[in-house]
Amino acid sequence: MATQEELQEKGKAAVMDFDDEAVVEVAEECISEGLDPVALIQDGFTIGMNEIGDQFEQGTLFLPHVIAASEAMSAGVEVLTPELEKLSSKMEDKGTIAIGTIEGDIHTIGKDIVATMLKIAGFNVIDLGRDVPIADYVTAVKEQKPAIVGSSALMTTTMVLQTQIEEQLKEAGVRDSVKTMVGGAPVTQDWADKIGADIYGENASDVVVKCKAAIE
Ligand code: HCB
Repeated sequence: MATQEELQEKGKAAVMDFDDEAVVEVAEECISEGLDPVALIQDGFTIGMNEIGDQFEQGTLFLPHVIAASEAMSAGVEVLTPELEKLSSKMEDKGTIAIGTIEGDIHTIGKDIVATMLKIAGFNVIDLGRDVPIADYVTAVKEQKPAIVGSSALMTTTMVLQTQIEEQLKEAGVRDSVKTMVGGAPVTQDWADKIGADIYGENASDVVVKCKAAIE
């Protein structure tokens, strides 16, 4: 039987090998052995995905490799999601959070993991999807009245649009009715402070801790 660390290492390697069958096998092994699916995603699959991103940046891998690795990771997350959702069924409703990947950006893996982890923690999550126009965040705040509205930006070019969420919520007169959260690989606490966002989420676990604290 593999230990948690060995399974995470296998998960990371399978993503880096673009091997969706192996990723699915690792996910199934995680469930059958009663190991931690959250750690497998964060400290296994995600580490592999980030290394693929680094190699893409260095020019040693190309876009088809990134696509293949992200498909492999998504196949594993898909196997683990029902298992994760079982953990949430007994939780009380902690409040509503709307979250989406920002305009011009189609990266969804991190946003989806955050949304799943928030559901597990007992939040009612409204998933706004990807490439979400800034106006749609404002509409969601006005109509659905979430306690927190979160945006995900994976590129420096789309991260700057998180400023517009702050501005347009103010213009619509609803900024004080909601807490804003920002996240995504290029986003930092400094950036959140600079644009006036209430919460910076470094990863899915950090998001859950900070959203619970923000709502309490
Ligand atoms: Co993409 N891509 N990509 N990509 N991609 C990045 C983001 C680069 C950094 C790669 C690089 O150059 N090193 C780069 C961006 C450079 C920049 O900043 N300007 C880049 C580029 C350039 C592009 C394209 C433009 C490539 C092209 O077409 N020439 C294109 C974008 C098109 C567009 O969006 N309009 C593109 C496309 C793709 C795909 C489709 C192949 C694929 C996405 C598949 C999908 O999401 N369905 C992809 C991927 C997978 C990546 C990398 C390799 C991994 C991203 C990922 O999924 N990480 C990424 C490199 C990297 O980030 N290191 C690369 C794993 C997840 C779990 O981490 O950081 O997303 P995460 O999420 C964390 C965390 O940030 C936080 O919690 C999550 C869970 O722990 N979090 C939040 C995330 N969102 C949050 C929101 C909150 O409110 C709070 C917390």
